[in-house]
Amino acid sequence: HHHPQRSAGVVGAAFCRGQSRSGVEEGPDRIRAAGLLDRLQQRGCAVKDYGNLVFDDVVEPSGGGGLRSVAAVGGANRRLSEAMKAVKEDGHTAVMLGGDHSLAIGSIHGHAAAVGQLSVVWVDAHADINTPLTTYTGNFHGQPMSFLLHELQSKVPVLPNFSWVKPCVSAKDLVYIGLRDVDPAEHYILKMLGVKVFSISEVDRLGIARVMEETCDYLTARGKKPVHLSYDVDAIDPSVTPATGTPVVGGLTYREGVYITEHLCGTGLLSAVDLVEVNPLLAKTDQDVQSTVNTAVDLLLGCFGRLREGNHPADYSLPEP
Ligand code: HAR
Ligand code: MN
Ligand code: MN
Ligand code: MN
Repeated sequence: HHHPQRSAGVVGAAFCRGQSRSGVEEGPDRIRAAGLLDRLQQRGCAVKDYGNLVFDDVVEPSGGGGLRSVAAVGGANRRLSEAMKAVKEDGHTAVMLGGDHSLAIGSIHGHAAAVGQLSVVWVDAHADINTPLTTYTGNFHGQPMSFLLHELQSKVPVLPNFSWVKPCVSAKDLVYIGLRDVDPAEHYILKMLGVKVFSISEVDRLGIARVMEETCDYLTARGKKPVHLSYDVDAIDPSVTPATGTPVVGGLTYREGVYITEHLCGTGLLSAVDLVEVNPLLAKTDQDVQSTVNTAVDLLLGCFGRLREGNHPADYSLPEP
């Protein structure tokens, strides 16, 4: 079937303060160095690289209630939200290269500010839906969805540098794929809100093809909205993507991981993609880094129409002898 030609607007968010392990801020440059932009262009995809965002230095308020780098996370996401909004207004499919997953706050917020109601597909070992009051770790990369969901706003306190955040996603427009490390409070929230979850057990039971069919049927049942894919590289098995901060055994295979991107691309609804939690400093060998970064590139190429069966340009014609 036909894949409409898209252009990619790439934003780097070299930010690590939504968690505690340094190195994840090197994600954007490592993913570029692995050839993402060239390989998109070789496929006939127009690319605009908006570069890496420059984040202000912020002074953290004292106290903070056990939350790590509140003001920095709020400030960085505000800047990212404005950047994503601009990329969408320029007409691109937006690509946000992280950085840690706290950046989904700004990425999804800015995307919604430009296009209105969204569907969100969250591919991750983790649900990232703790509130600032349920988090055990204090890390914002475990909380982004709580700031974005309309249904959780009465449970989320106003924090320094977060007053700009307006909830913009409804629980019925969110689907999770790949979950296998969910905190009790997160599990309660998912059940309370009736969020659609294909945990790794459902991937085992149904197979990835049926999971993707059901995901898209579910999301489009109430009308076709632009899709925001938020892809945490730790969704994939750590044997394939070991260079990440919180690896969890028993993840998606490379093939399942890429299939998700091929299928979503094929819907024609993909409007923005986050690729987060690549941490090149957390690998034992250079081969582990390469495997992680190359997988990240392949996931993004899948989002822009690369098919493993092969591709050819629409105007291709065989040379005549
Ligand atoms: N649930 C834990 C927390 O809230 C762990 C979050 C794990 N980190 C991520 N997010 N990589 O997907 O801190
Ligand atoms: Mn995550
Ligand atoms: Mn994760
Ligand atoms: Mn297809």
